[in-house]
Amino acid sequence: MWTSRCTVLPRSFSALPVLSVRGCGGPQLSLSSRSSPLSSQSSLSSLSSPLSSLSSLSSSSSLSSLLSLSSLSSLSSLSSLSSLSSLSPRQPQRRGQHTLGSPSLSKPSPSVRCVGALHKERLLQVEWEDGGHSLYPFTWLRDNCQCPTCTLQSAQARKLLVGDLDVNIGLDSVELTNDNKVSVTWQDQHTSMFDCDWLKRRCFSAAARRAVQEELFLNERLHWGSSLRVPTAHFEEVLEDDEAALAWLLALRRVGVVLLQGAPQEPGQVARLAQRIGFLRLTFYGHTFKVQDKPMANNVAYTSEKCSFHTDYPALDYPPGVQFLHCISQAARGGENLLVDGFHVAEKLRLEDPEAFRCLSLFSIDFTDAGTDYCPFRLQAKHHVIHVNEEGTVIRINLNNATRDSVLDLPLKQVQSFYRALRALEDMMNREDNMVALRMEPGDILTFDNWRLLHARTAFQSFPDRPRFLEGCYLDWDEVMSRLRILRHDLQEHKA
Ligand code: OGA
Ligand code: NM2
Ligand code: ZN
Ligand code: ZN
Repeated sequence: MWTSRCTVLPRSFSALPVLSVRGCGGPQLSLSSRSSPLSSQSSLSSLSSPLSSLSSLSSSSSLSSLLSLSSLSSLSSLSSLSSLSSLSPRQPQRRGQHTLGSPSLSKPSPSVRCVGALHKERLLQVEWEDGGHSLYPFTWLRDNCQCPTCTLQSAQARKLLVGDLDVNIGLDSVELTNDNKVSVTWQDQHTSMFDCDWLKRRCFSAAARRAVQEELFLNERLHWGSSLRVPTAHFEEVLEDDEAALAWLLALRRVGVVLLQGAPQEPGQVARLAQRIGFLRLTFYGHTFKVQDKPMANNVAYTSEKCSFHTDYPALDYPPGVQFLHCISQAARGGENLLVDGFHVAEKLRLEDPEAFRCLSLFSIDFTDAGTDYCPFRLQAKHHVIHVNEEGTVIRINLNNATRDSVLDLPLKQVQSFYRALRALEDMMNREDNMVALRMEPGDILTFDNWRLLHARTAFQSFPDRPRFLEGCYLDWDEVMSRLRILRHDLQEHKA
């Protein structure tokens, strides 16, 4: 089978240090937590020790409700940044199969023991020093040649066109170079060189692909109920310190909510925070928006009345992924916020009322929003209240009672079951064991995943001379995740 040279090179192993992370008290772990008055007796202002919010998740009774991931691996990835190393392959490896190897950035460079071609299968086989193998299709390798003819190196982007790619290309020879690169010469005598790290990260085994996808997208979430202690961080630290910013974004992704404290009690702060990420999302409510009791309000949020659990802006086809709400002045009475983890309640609904789950994930319903703010608008969009991907995982929640359209695009026979399902979800969200209550104080900025969390506000009464005033803005997950990856990459480089 090994028709090409299998070059074994003694390799001087210059082990890179495993990403060193400071202990649990290190700056990037400076998240603490605020207790929910609904779920705990401790006072609102009591802040616990660093990381306790995150570890409190694992010790809480809601541990059993965590997703399939083990709490430990996800917590360690939150705290150590080495998310890959904390994930282990879930399927046993069989000899001769691809192995996970060590695609983690935090691991030393992998070393290749030998390389060879399986011509019949049109696969390149790489045997790693750790005993594992990886297989790479010839066509894929040729498509991803890194040479300056095939890649625009200044953009790290492919130049080679599919129209110029021979999808049945044959390999002439392969060897391991002295500097431990895999050198492939194709039948047309074009040569491609592949870095070991580069190859290992692109191993096609299920476990390796899963690990890399998790590193890229951080899709594993910590589900929570009322025992969540909302992670907190300091506003200025997040603005100034990269480790604090990374810890904030990691928790925002994994937990879905982080409360930033100590912001100046004046407008402009959510824009500063958005600038820390990149840029904010302009909507018809403006670059940023003022949540206040307004005469002739163009949105129910701009009154002093209760807002039931909702996600913001399902009237948009692409609802904002992230929301910041900065409390500049709080009400005299009421104006408390309630939060639920939409993924958690959706999973509970799936178990306890599968028919309701089916209904809310199968039918899409219309949302509408018309009025004038930044400029006149007349929006329509359709969403599944519970948006499930091909694998059956809940990936988004879309629900705002105020903008749920009276145009209900359902067959007559489905209308009653839709309302029954909607009510079942409403009741599930309003169960005390599922919600967290939080009364923002001036200087607090609530940052949360608007594709996942539902938030509510109790009715309020302002002080006569000082109306309740929040300033808000939206961002998209694309920009937030981009900043997270940049921070993680730069901090890892710095420590290496
Ligand atoms: C909103 C909102 C919460 C609040 O503006 O969409 O949910 O506390 N506001 O006013
Ligand atoms: N505000 C707060 O879906 C919505 O209408 C959410 C948006 C007015 C910008 C409220
Ligand atoms: Zn090339
Ligand atoms: Zn809202």
